[in-house]
Amino acid sequence: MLSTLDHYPTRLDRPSAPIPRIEPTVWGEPVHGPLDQAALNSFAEQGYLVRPQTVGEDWLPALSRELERVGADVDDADPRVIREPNGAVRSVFEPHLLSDLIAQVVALDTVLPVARQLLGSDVYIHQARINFMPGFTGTGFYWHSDFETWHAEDGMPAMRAASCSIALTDNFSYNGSLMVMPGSHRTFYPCVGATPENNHSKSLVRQELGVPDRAVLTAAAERFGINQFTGPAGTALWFDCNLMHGSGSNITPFPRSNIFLVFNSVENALTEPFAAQRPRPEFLAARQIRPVGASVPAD
Ligand code: 6CS
Ligand code: FE
Repeated sequence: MLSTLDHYPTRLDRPSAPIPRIEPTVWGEPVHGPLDQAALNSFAEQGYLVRPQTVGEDWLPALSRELERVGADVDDADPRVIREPNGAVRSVFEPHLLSDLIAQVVALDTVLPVARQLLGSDVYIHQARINFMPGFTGTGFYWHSDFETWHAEDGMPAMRAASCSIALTDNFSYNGSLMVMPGSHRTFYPCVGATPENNHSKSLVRQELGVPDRAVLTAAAERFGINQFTGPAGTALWFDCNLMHGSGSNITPFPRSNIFLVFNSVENALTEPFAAQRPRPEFLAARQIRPVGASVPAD
């Protein structure tokens, strides 16, 4: 099988210069979905977009109860459950397969059409998770580009994926909300350090590999600045797969629970990992492509 050309070498044995992004950020046009030209331009420029009321208030109580149920019911031995160091549930992967209600969120007309428009094609769920970020004990996520991990460890060839993070509790500036470096998605920062076997068993609790060094992060923060995503429950933050982001820990009493849905274009199916011995498990990176909803009508 022809090996796919690696445009974004990473997990190297020595530092390497940043690489300008090859792909467009936005693949669709205003006519292809609910986002107008101004919104598409903003996403292309900033690498993210805030969409209030993506999940209506009438959904929120049932969805919050469903999140708690999934977190409580999922079997302790299930690898899809990631726990905080103190044992509290930190993340649950594949929640859309564990809950019909969450599966319905994927196909909402405020979600699926936006994903298709941004990616310019039919889409499938590459990864989905609930991040609970519990009050007092929720630990954060260090600065990283998701694409760096998905390219290195899952074999995602191109930057043609987007995350939709739906707040299910109010996201305040002080309870572990997402921080982003606006515009950083147009630069790929190669990282140093080979991927160890089974890296995800650690990286999902504390990511130490596949993160740029402090000099690179300092330069990026000075160049792009840092914005913080805040918003009431029901608000969605859409962000490009390569946007540099992270979150602080949550020492407030207020949990910051989000559903993360990662949409990948059906044209960007995973190949072999570009910088890991073997692919990560299916629940972290779907290799069986199931396009969401009916196919996009031909033009
Ligand atoms: O490794 C991953 O795929 C996950 N890790 C982080 C910190 N963000 C992206 C993704 O959910
Ligand atoms: Fe991430």
